[in-house]
Amino acid sequence: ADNGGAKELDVLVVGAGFAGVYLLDRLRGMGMSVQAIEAGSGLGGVWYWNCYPGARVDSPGPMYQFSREDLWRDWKFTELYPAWPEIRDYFHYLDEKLDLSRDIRFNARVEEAEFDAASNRWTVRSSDGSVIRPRYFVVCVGLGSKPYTPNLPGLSDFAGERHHTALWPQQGLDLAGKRVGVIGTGASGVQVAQEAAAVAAQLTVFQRTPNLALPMRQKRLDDDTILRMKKGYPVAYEKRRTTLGGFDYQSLEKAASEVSAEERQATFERVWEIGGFAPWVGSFNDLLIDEQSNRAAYDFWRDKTRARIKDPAIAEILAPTEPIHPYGAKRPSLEQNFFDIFNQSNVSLVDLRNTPIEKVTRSGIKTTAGEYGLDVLVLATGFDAVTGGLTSIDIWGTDGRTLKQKWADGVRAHLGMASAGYPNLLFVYGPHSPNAFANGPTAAELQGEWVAKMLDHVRGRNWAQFEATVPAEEAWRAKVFEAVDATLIPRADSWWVGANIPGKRREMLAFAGGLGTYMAICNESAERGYEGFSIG
Ligand code: NA7
Repeated sequence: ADNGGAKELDVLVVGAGFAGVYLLDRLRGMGMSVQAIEAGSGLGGVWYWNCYPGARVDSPGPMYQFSREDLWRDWKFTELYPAWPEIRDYFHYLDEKLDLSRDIRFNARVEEAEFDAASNRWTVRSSDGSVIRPRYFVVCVGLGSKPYTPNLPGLSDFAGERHHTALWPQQGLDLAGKRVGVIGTGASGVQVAQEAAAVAAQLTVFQRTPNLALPMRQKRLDDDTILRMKKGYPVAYEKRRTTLGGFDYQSLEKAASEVSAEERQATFERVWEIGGFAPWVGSFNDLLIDEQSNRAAYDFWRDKTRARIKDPAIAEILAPTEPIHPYGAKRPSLEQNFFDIFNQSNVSLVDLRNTPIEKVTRSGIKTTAGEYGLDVLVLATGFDAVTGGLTSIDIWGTDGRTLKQKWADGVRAHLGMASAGYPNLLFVYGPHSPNAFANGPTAAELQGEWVAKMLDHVRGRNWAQFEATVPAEEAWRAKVFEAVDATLIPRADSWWVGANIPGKRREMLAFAGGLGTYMAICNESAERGYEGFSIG
């Protein structure tokens, strides 16, 4: 329906990554009028934007897809940890199977949204000039949609090519034979450095904090292997709904503090051989709680890592004798040959803790140790994570404040999905949900199911107004803090606590109690008639 040029819909979904795609398909299937709006020109969310060389997912492919049998039956990833082109192919496959694109407006970034109490609708304006008036506004912009570029002096003077990993040119950029500098050693920095080391004339990695990266143990998957793995999918997909991180495994039911030194070492070795996140979330259950256990895990990681690095001075920068933060209290990434590249003659490492950046010049980077000439500067400097995607849209609530203004005093997001004063607004994969700790597709499906059921409920009540209550969101905020207080997580300066962005309020941004527990709480609220929300 049209109303003064504005299109009216039941539901407007923002974003066409896993969460947005799930909801578009699901709500359409329930007979609602729904459209998605997407800033990129293709599907995939982070996999649309993060197309830098080496970008790949740190979850195993079998887990990094939807659990619907009609979707997994005909799909295969050819690597255990697929790279971005294959994940994009998966989204194209979803598009063919589910006919998604016909209801997606691409190349349009949502800029402003305002709730109109009289009509009980949102008015949503986008960069392409479109105005949409949905009854319900569901934001699925993920936790890494606002790239962060540090304000380095002289950055704009740099005369070479300069790209943030999350804004990489879609047509690609050849690093072969170039002098490449990478600032940042998070997941993106590690991945792009591995790739650049193989082709660049010279690679310089600028590290501020060591990444306690774990062995990926990448594998190519042939058809027989995939067939065999698929036999286990139904059980694995059931299991992943209940675990801490949305994977088909969990931590052991044992603490490192309660076993002998021999058993501890043997277990560390065993999970190390499994690789992936197993040495982190598939290991002893007290690693993020008990300081001594954590230190033992750190020492194990450090010794394994240092054994691969020839120069002891480089080893001390990458894997210091004394940890800078507790093991796993900041997200480790998965690496393939990251620690080995520093043995190559074309790769060097700059320790920004000892020799900070003074400025970027026309021709490179000047630190207190000297100047490094560069043709390409890669900013692998991360995101205004978890909240940045939502707060960069001007979302006006009933009391005349934007969500950004409201959250300046700290995030209030009941069950990580709704905020008081913003009726009929839901966000999936957002702050105070467990999604920063969870496998993306699992979280997108589980939260998506909950949102779909809730929208069906309000539709049955003539699209009643739905809003989180203030006491409920305050109680949830307390629960988010309580879940993490007992852990070592707050001791690291991570994006989980907003510490990566200068001036950002430091507080826990995600629920650390686990995805399974979280969904049980959400479902209990629904069963009690959406306790914690007012409907009317
Ligand atoms: P991350 O994990 O936030 O990593 C950003 C990196 O950039 C990290 O090593 C930062 O060092 C570094 N950084 C940020 N600002 C600066 C400045 N000013 N100077 C030097 N170094 C800086 O982002 P990623 O893109 O790698 O990964 C994000 C998530 O995507 C990842 O966790 C997965 O979930 C997928 P710091 O550690 O802050 O000292």
